[in-house]
Amino acid sequence: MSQKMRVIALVDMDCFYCQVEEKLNPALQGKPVAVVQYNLWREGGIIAANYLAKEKGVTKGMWMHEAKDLCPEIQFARVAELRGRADLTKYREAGKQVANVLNSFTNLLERASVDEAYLDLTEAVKLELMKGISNIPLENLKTTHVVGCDTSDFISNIGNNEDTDGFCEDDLKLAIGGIIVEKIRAAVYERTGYRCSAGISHNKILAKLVCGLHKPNKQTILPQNAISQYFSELPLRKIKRLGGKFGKKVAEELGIQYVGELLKFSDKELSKKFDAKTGQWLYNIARGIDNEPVSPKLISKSISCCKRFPGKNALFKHKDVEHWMNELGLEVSERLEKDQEENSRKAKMITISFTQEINKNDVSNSKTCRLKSYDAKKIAEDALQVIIKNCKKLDGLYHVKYLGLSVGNFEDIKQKKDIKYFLARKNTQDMSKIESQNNESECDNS
Ligand code: DCP
Ligand code: CA
Ligand code: CA
Repeated sequence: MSQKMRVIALVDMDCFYCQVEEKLNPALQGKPVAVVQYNLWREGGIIAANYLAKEKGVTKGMWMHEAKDLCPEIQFARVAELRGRADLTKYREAGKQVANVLNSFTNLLERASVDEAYLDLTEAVKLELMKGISNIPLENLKTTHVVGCDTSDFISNIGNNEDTDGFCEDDLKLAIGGIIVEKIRAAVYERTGYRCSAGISHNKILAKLVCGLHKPNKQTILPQNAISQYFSELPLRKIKRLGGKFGKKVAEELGIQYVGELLKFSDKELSKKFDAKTGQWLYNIARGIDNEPVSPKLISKSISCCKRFPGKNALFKHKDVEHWMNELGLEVSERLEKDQEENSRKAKMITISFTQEINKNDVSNSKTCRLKSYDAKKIAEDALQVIIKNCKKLDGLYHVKYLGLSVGNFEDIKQKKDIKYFLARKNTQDMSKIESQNNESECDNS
């Protein structure tokens, strides 16, 4: 078992949008800060609070006046707007900067959101082990916590474990992983000025689970032998995938509240109650097992933008739907052009989504079709046609509460770029020399 144990880390930026705003506006530094997003029908809602504001009880989802009541000296930074919509460009750019730093340590990196990424450090740890480790200095784990014990006890127990002939290799791997993550986080700060926290364990679920236990600017290791105690009091909803409706169903079906209580059920029982795959997953989770790999992904699989029109802001007339489709088309087109430049790829499909209010019910609809062009006008026109075709008109009006565009199914165009480069070179260099070296490429001319 020990041989197969991976070392996985989840790195998550601390109060990310606030850090981005503070870097851009140093006057905010050292003060309680919240980032607010305005909307049409009320004052701004808080979408991020820094740790000085959090200390005073300010949380995401509060309104500005509620935050001010709790923390009168709070500073607000407002999300930029472009064409009447939130413009998240600077946060996306900051996220990319961080991802690039992480990527300089490992290619086995999976970006999970704008401000977090999983890293598979198994090989990096193996390399360190091969160098031969005589001891783990505590000062190399300065910002590290360990679930279930002190970091110093964790280190001294590694070489001194009664159950495993005096030596626990899995814990040693996590400790070395911890040292690597300390270095990675220091590099992120040095190269971007942003602070982050991390969780380190043997799989993605466990790393995610403990990442936030000691925030900000700290990291937490979850060793295998601390799992059962930790899970005995961990509410089911804390596990990724058990946070929503499905988690409630599991709790009700099994009559349990805590992850550890899943241990009472055999894999057969769980598979009977749910389906075989889900049953096995729950059985494994109870034991801290999750085999999902870190699938290398530095860039997102889709580019999306949307706009909500709640309450009396719903769109009724054709010209309003057309106007907002044009705006969304412009944003998607701009981001696609930039993406093509940066990532040498081209999106092939587009999904157009919309929600209508019909007889007081929200009815959502989405259609996916080929993306024929990156031209903003063309994207908007085609999307509008989809809406016209699929929208139910009540009393001749649209009643649209939500519009969204999402493009994906990217195809690499790197190879094509290489061919173009080759052809360009071919024209400027000695033909005979190139022909003799690249005979097979001749047919690419077509
Ligand atoms: N965000 C958002 N709307 C939400 C939640 C988050 O726009 N409902 C944005 C703002 C956050 C960023 O995403 O800064 C990252 O979200 P996190 O949940 O990771 O929260 P923070 O990074 O702000 O804080 P923490 O230090 O707890 O990770
Ligand atoms: Ca975060
Ligand atoms: Ca996050």
